[in-house]
Amino acid sequence: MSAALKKIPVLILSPSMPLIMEGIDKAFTLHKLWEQPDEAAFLKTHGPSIRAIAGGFKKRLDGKVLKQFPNLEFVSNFGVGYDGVDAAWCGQNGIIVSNTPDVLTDEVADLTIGLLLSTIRQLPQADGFVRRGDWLNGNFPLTTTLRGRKIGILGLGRIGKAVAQRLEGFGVEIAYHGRKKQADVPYKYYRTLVGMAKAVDVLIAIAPGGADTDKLINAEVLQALGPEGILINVGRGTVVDEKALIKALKAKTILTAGLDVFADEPRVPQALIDMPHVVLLPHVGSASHDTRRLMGQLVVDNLLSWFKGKGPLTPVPETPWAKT
Ligand code: NAP
Ligand code: 8YV
Repeated sequence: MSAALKKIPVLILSPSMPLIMEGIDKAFTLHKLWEQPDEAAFLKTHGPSIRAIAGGFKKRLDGKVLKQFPNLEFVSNFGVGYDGVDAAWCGQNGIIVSNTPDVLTDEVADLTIGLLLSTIRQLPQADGFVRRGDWLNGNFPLTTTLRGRKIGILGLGRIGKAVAQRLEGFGVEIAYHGRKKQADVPYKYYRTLVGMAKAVDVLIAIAPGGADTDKLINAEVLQALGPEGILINVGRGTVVDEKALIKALKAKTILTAGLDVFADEPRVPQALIDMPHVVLLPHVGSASHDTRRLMGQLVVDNLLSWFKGKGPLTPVPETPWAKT
């Protein structure tokens, strides 16, 4: 690694994958905020010299936080979702934000199908049934089915399309909702989410978080989904009005839900935990060794590419980069 690169200070705010920390440490001067005896004093002294921040961000990196780093050039976000960073603010202030698209698409799509089938056929509950020895006393109750269901996808992006491709193999009808109709996709487009929810009985949400999608799946949408309706959310917890969801599940306005993401992770509402028929996962969409390794390497590679003057590998749309 070059001596010039090695002088560049890069900050990680909270413990990250060893691959990310080692990769940054090897190439740059790595500062680990959580290891500083006095974080505020560290930020006051070193904030002005920091040129990049990397990792996942539990506390949102908004303008107020980012102002502590007047020489910041780059935020390398671990994850394709970058709702933990105010990318619009970064774009307005000359800071590039990168994320980790594509390398996780298939993994998350696979998990989505797993969660869908687990929820419909009650696989975790059936596993518990065997382990508890309940089978000795009778058969596991019959479940609902995927057969004949219509599926609506909220967010037909990279992952949404990979989910739809997999679903084609299941012989189910597929529709989607997003802000715009897409050319070259064979699925029916709904201009409104409520309109789609009325037409389908499974809603799969794989949309980004942030203000634009906050509580998009509300009481009206859940009501439209109907009493046989199933919600699968693998996008962001904030996209669902959790209070409305709990109410709908309790009132049987919808049948059940499979959730990988929650509004206030890792805290999951007790009301959901208390419902034995819903399936709850701890945000594991991309959580395989192989995929996390690819994501971590992309976090490091974005930094290397940027500081070698080659531009970002995967900048987010709010911070486009054009070679001059
Ligand atoms: P993507 O390619 O950018 O797709 C996002 C989709 O969401 C687009 O089709 C977009 O369509 C739609 N969308 C955006 N804003 C919307 C709005 N206000 N209303 C309706 N639709 C909207 O992203 P991706 O790579 O598929 O990833 C999607 C999201 O999945 C990430 O942002 C992340 O939050 C989540 N994720 C979760 C996990 C997990 O572990 N559970 C893992 C990876 C990703 P339009 O532009 O047409 O609206
Ligand atoms: C990660 C994700 O688990 O990429 C995303 O948007 O939600 C997941 O792949 C997360 O970003 C890192 O904790």
